[in-house]
This record gives sequence, structure tokens and C-alpha cells, in this order.
Amino acid sequence: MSDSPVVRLEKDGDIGLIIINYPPVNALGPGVSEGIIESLNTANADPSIKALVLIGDGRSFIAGADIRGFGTGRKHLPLGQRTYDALDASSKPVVAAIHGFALGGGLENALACHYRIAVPSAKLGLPEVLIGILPGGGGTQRLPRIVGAQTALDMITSGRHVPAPEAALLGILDEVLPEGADLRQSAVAFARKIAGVTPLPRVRDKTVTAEPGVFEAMRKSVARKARNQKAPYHCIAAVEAACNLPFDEGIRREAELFAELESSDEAKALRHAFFAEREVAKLPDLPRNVVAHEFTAPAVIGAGTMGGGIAMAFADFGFDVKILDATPEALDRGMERIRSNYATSVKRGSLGADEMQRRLARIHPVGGYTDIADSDVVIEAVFERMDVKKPIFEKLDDILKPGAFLFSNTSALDMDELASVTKRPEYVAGTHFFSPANVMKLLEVVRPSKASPETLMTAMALGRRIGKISAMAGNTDGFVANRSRAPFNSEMVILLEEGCLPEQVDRVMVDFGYPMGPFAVGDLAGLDIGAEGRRRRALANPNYRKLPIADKLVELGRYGQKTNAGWYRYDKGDRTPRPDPEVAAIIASVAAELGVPQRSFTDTEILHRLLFASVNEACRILEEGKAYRASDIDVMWLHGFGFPRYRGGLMFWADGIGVKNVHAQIAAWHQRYGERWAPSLLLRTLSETGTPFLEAKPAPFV
Ligand code: 3H9
Repeated sequence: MSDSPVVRLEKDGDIGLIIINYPPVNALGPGVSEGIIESLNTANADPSIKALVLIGDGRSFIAGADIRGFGTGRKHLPLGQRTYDALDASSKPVVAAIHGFALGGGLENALACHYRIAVPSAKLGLPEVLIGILPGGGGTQRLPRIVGAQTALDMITSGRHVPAPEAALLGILDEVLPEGADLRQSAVAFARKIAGVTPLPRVRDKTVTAEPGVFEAMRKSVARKARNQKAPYHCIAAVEAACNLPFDEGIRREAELFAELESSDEAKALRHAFFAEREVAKLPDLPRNVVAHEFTAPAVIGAGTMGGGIAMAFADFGFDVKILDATPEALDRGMERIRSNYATSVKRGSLGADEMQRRLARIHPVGGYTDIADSDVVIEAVFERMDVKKPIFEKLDDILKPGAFLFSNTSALDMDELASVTKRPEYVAGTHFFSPANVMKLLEVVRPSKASPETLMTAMALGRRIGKISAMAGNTDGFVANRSRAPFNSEMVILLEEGCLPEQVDRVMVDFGYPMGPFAVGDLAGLDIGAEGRRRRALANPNYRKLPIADKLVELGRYGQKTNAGWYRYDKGDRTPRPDPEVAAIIASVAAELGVPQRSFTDTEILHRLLFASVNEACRILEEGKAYRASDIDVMWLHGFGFPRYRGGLMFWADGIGVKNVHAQIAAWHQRYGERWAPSLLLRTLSETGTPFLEAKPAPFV
């Protein structure tokens, strides 16, 4: 009946169906809103249509406004003439029929319909805050009118996806269909049932009030997470307007607040993070027809902290997983650690006791290699030494069936060398998990030269199947994440030689947005771990920049939290880092021994010293073809190192400073501090041509 390419009007007897077809997720891209309005007008003018259904083709209802259009001076319909207004004003009832996702503008359109029904697997939410904006299609005004101010605040400031059954309990949905019911048919039947109802139920006609103190309490509760951000506070202000102003005035207030956010730095950074996370999944140099292998029988070798965490990650995502260690005692200890980690989550309330039992039951400790002979993917997570890993790879190669994949959880070892001990190097790759492996989202997939495209796709997909964000890294010392981070780690200690204190550096980085300062993180991880790596690197490279202050601390047995002393001191049983005059004295004495002149630092200088060092190394990684794109490095920093998401990632942030400024500063430090600050070739080229880091063309992946 209507031939807009993205929205069509069909008829099923006396019911009109407005069908959105804008793949892949029915975002409100160009023409979709206009198409909905046009169909509504046509249907309202057609006397043979008694009621309407708004429904999506493909895998979703509507996933929200088209995020690519934000901040681009996009055209938008004026207030009073938007789809939400047209749906409100429809003289015939409209039923939103929801499957897949109804998010952001998608849910807002549904809320402007007169009725909402959904299949049980549908998810509804207003996730705008996660991209630095607020629901600007009336969501902040309509949702509280249905669920009350508190629940609306919770949903809007968290952006969480609410499953359909819960949405029905909250009153957002009028009906959840039985499992397996046909959505289109059910929606038509529902529409027939309510055709002719008067007056039409309109959410805008409801009122909402709030308990005193709700908004202040919410501002306090988001304060930690929302540090340096505006959007969460604007979300709260908009819901407050829903409670204090008539509907149309509330909508105007929502629009004003939205306009302040759309082009904000945080919104730009968060949009970048959103798209970077999708881009990172793409492996552009692999043949297009390669598909990941569907694995069903994973096994983990090594029940230490990493192996246990990896097994938990499988169990958390519904996989039965076998776990093996060298001795029954080590296996028992590992299982005990897993149990205790789950028990902590139960105690904290983030996991139900039943669910803990279900997950534990999926982890199967086994006694020997023959027990895992039928596994189709094995992740080795034993001690990080080539001479320990090699015999295990040989054994696995012998015992596993042809076609089984062999992955190593390594953070540093040469994957080509490890693959070479097997007769199936094409089935071998690195899978570098971050600690704790069941919590941290990053999975760095390391690509040895002989790995087949299917192996790489499988390793990437495996990560996604267990809730990770997989990112491909070349087989280079430290791979991509840790290699790009290493200069930051050195620079933060070198700063101490020049007169900084750990607490000053940590404060700067926490102010910047990290959840913890890097020295406090070091104490948590254990300072002895880094010392081993430094020793190895110093032996291999006579020009290696030693870190005598860090070495001194380890020499004195200050290993961090586990010894109640590291960069900070800790009271027994208390993890609060306390500045320690003893550390200040150690720093002063090493600096005096080295004869380094002492001076003071601005916060900006500290921040730039740490991050520019890493930007320079990231450029080297790109120029060597060890990563596909600069934005992959951003994803690694966001999910591997807690880089503040609202700053987009290392390279996005550096583009904010400007490539020429970054280069000029690095060149100046090169003059002052010597070779470790030599600008990379790529950095020089980008600076000369004024090309942003994110537009850098890396060398072909090797
Ligand atoms: C909003 O609604 C503002 C309103 O208040 C109105 C203001 C006036 N736009 O994630 P996937 C693309 S703000 C453009 O891999 P999944 C995505 O980039 C919006 N593109 O699939 C990818 O493209 P490609 C509020 C979008 O099944 C492809 O679709 N809504 C959008 O794992 C597949 O995506 C949101 O914030 C979009 N809105 O997850 C929801 N959504 O193939 C954002 C997706 O080229 N979206 N794409 O890489 C999501 O959370 C997930 O994509 C979703 C599907 C859960 C829907």
C-alpha cells in the first residue's frame, strides 16, 4: 500500500501493519521516521483500517536512532511533528509488536503507541546514557509515567536491557506472548481485540510524582561511575522534569538537555567506543567465506588463577568445560579457588546460590590427558615459560583428534615457536586473557604466522561466545595490548626518579577517569611479577631502561598488597592504599644515587608523560603491521586496562590533543630524555601530513 523503501504499510483484513525494514537492526535511519508518519497518515485516512500494528522486519523491532547520524548536523523533525507525536495523535489505536530489541528511539516509539506486546525473548531499554546522550524521543517523560520515577531512573541511568517478562511486570508491556507464538499474527489478533476502544490509552495523559529526595539520592548514587560525565546527570534532570512539569514542557526540557549532550566530548568518545567495538571483530585480510568452527567440548589445561578464571568464563556462558592440572593437589586447589570466587559473588549478591551450583557443575576436573582426547578446543593456561608450555603442546598435539584447536593463554611468549612443536601449527593461536579472566572483557587473539583463517575466526568467535571482546594482535613481544602499555608502566616509575610520588601520579590518573591509579593497581597485581619480566628484558637487551626504584621495592620484600607494603602501605585486612614515608625515602635515596635533578610536575605533564609514551609505541605497532587499526588499540585499552570509556580510548584521546601537538611534545622529550622518546616513523608521518591517529593506515597485518 505504501512503497517507502524502508517502511511499508500492509493490510491484514481490517488491521494495518506498519513494517520497518532497515537492516540490520532497524535503526531509525534516513526515511524511517518519515515512513512511519506517512504510513500512519495513510492508515488513519483509510476507513477500512480499524487498528494498527507497528512491527519490524528481520531480527529486531527498532534498535534506536541511527547512531551514525549523531553529531553530524543530522536533519531531524521538529518537536510536535515527530513519530512519537504522530503515534500519540493517531485516531486509531496502534499496537507495538516487539521482537529482538526495542532500544532507545525504538522503545520510545513503542511507548508512544497505545499498546505494547512482545515475544518472551525481546529486550527493551533506554541505553542512550551509554553513548553519552539521553533518551530524546520522549523516553524520559513517558517511561516514568508507566514505571514510576525510581525505576525509570534506574533503567535510564544504567541503560540496561530489560527482558520482556520483567518489562511486563513493570507495566511497560501489555502482554508477553507464549513461547513460540507468531508475533505478527498475535499482534493482528490483539489489534482486532482493542480496535474501537475509547478513549485511547496514551502514556502522555498519565501523571507521575516522585518521593522527596529521589533525585538527590540518584545523583549521589551515580557520582562514582559518572565522574567527569554529564549524561547521567542530564538523564536524572530530565526524569525530574517529567515529575515536575506538564508533559509538553517536560518534552521541551528533554530536548534542551539532549541538545547539550549530542555533540559533547563524552558523547563523541562513547560513540567512537561503540563503533570501535564492532569494527574490532572484523578481520579484513581473511577470505570472506571463512566461518568460525562451532565448538562444543572445550578444555582448559592448568587450574591456576588464569586457568580457573578461563574455566569459569566458559561455565558462566553455559559451556561444560574440562579442567586439568599436573597433580590432583593442584587441581583440588584450583577447584577450591573457583568455588571460593563464586562464593564471593554469592555473598556480594551478584550471583544466586542456585546459579553458582549450576556453574560449578559445568566445570569438570579431570585426571589426565586421555580424559580430554575428545575436546575440540583446548586452552592451555600453565606457567608462563616456553619450556613448560612446549611439552604440553606436544602432548596435546598427540592426543587431540585432527581438527581440534590448540590455544595458549600467554601474555608474552612467541606463538610461532610454540606452534612449531606441533604437527598442526595451522590450528594453533594465542588467546591472551586478562586477569581475572572471568571478569575482564578483553581477549587478545594472537596470530602466529601459520594459523589458518578458520583458526583465527574460531579464536575470535570463542571469545565472543564467552562474553569477551576479541581483538586480533600480531605475534610481537608483549603482543599489542601489553606492548602498547609497557612504556606507560616504565614512564610512571621514571617520573618518581624526577620528584613525583606514587600518590600524585595515581591521583592524576584517577582524576582522568581510571578506576584506580596505576601504582595502586601494581600493588594489587603484585610487584614481584613485573620484576621478573624486567630481569628477562634487561638480560636480552643491554640498552633496556632499568627501573631501579621498582627493583629496590621488590628487593626489600615490598610485593604489594600481599605483603601489606608495596608502592603504598596497607593496614592488616584493609586494602586502602596509604602513602608511605618509607617509599618517599627510598625514592629520594635512589634519585640521589642516580643524581637526577628533582622538580615538580603539573598534572597535565604527568598525564602526557604516561600516555604519550604509549601512543608512540602504538604507532610503532601499527607501522609494523601488528594491529589492524588504531581503534583496535582503543578497544584493548578500554577492556584490558580500564581506560575511561568516555575518553574513547588511547588513540581517540590522542587525536583530541592533536597529532602535531603529540609529535612536538614527544620530539622535545626525545631531545631531553634520549632514545626512549624517539618519535616513531608513523608518528612523524602523521604529524607531517596532519592525519589523525585513527585514520592512520597501518602496514599489512603480519
Ligand atoms: C537513540 O535512540 C536516541 C533516541 O533517544 C532519539 C533521540 C532523538 N545505529 O551490535 P551489533 C549497527 S540512541 C546505527 O554487531 P548485535 C552496528 O554498528 C540509540 N547502527 O549486533 C553493526 O553494524 P556493522 C539507542 C547501529 O546483535 C550492526 O548494526 N540505541 C545501531 O550484537 C549490528 O550491530 C542503542 O544504543 C544504531 N542504533 O547487537 C542500541 N545499532 O555490522 C545500540 C546497531 O556495520 N545497538 N547498529 O558493524 C546495540 O546495542 C546493539 O547493536 C544491538 C544488537 C543490541 C541492537
